[in-house]
Amino acid sequence: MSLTNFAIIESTLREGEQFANAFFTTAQKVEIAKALDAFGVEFLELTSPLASPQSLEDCRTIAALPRRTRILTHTRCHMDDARVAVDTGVDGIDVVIGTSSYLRQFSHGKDIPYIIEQAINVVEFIKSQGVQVRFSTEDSFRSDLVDLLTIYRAVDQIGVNRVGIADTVGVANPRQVYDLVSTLRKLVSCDIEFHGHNDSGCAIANAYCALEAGVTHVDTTVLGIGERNGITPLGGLIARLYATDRSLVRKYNLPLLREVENLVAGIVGIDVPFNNYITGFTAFTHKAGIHAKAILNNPSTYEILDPADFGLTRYVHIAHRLTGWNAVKSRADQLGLELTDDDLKEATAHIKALADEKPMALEDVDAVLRAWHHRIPVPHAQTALAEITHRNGVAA
Ligand code: HCA
Ligand code: CU
Repeated sequence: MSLTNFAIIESTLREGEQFANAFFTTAQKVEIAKALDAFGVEFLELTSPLASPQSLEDCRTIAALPRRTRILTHTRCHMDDARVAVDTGVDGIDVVIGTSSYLRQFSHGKDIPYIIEQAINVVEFIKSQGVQVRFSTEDSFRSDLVDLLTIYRAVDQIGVNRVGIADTVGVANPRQVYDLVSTLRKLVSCDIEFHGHNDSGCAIANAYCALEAGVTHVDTTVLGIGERNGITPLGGLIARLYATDRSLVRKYNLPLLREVENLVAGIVGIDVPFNNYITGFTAFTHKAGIHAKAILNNPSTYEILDPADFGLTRYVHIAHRLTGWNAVKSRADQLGLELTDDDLKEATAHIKALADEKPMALEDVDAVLRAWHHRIPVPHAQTALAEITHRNGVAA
């Protein structure tokens, strides 16, 4: 496994610009580039300078920023594009050409010998300009395997820096990715990149399997934004790698993840999903009494990620019918209310009964705990329920 030696190619400023809601201004691109640089991704990939006049300017501007991350741009595998791209000052150019029968028939209409000749010309030209070059095939998983391997071998032999496999339509599953990468790993000596779309929900697993099989570079975008429903999300890949071995992702500034995601979410006008990896608002919320008890004793019982490593905190949710007395006790301790175990168990039973009647808030739990602490008789659920209903402005 080459898991210890991988780099992230962060493509929010290329694939991410293909997201339906993305219309980045130059200032926004610069802000995103700086945030990702601070997070520590190894590469940023930018929209082709041929896309529009502003895209060309933006390539130049971002390439000229003081930064640690290396800057790549992305173009068709075509001499006209390569000439413009080498002139922007980027460190590398990612070229791509369609090899599936669909793309060959319905897109560029070229056959395999032509594609190989074109690839060789473009790769040799970019290298001769002292710029790094990656060659990738679009829709790799619906391309003929012999064609693919023939093309990759040809560019490897002329010294391409990296070849890329792209699951352009999100059709591949982890085992297929593992198989293709393993085959390619034996065939070429250059680096290998994986780019995977998420149409069937496999983008993170596919990227992970690609790494297990020997890729050196993985494409991500912040929150996975991209064409259609996007690609491997940066945070999801980080979570997956951390879960395997947290030392794999120590090279990144993990507490910045939430900030980077909030920045991009704000710019493209979306919310961070509630169930997002690491930063979703429920990602470290524990609810069931049995979970809460174990979490309070040792968080690892139900957490594979330590929220503190990401500058986040966990939350034990106690105001509901699934609560347990250990969790309720921890709240009483927080409030400095001394209660015997028997009192706590009684108070917990009362909370559960109330929760059966009405949604509860933490302050309702606190009211019950205070009542028990002061030995205020609360004869039955009805009394406290009346208080809640009153506060919520609903007639009891
Ligand atoms: C696209 C192109 C691409 C390119 C991937 C790559 C894809 O269809 O917009 O260059 O590695 O998914 O094939 O994003
Ligand atoms: Cu893509």
